[in-house]
Amino acid sequence: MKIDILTLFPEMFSSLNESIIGKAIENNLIEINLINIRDFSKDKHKKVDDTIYGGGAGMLIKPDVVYDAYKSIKGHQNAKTIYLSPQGSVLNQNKVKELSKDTHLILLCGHYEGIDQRVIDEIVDEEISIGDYILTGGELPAMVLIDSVARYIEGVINSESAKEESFSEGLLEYPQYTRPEIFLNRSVPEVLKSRKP
Ligand code: 21W
Repeated sequence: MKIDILTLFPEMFSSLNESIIGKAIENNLIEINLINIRDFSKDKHKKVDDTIYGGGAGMLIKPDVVYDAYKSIKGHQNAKTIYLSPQGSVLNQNKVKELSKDTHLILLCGHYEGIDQRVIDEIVDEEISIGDYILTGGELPAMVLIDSVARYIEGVINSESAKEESFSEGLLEYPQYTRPEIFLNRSVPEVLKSRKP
């Protein structure tokens, strides 16, 4: 799967190079490209935002800059473009599974008060939120989406964990224990002790 990320803060995505997602990128199971929206500003001061028509506090990201950044992505016509937005439908496991079947995602991250609606209407296929609480931008939500979707890509998580999870479907969770057998005077439950870790 190819994932292009449109953001004003590409450095926030460094953590994707760690752990399981980092391995998946190394193994070419996922390809992630970061596009800095600011690189497409035509302004001499690299300005990307402006005040809001009709009043209201804060600034909006300008539509032309986002559009030019989007058009710079090879194959953008055939990709699914997702705007991470507090107004979107809340991400769930069924949506995650569905998105994992796409071969090319473009993730648009807003910051400040958001993005001019006209470019959203022009390029966005789906609007997704990660829950009913307020963040400062779409970058952490984009990472949550990538992390959850990546787990469904063949080879990203080890096949035993995947199998175990498909049995339980997340419903048969239970407390788990490893060594030492006694920790702060608390013992591992007797019934589990015959199966050594
Ligand atoms: C927070 C942007 C608040 C804009 C009229 C219309 C992406 C997010 C975000 C943010 C506003 C997600 C307004 C859960 C989140 C995100 C930044 C305010 C004002 N006035 N999922 N709209 N929570 N948040 N909008 O915050 O970009 S996915």
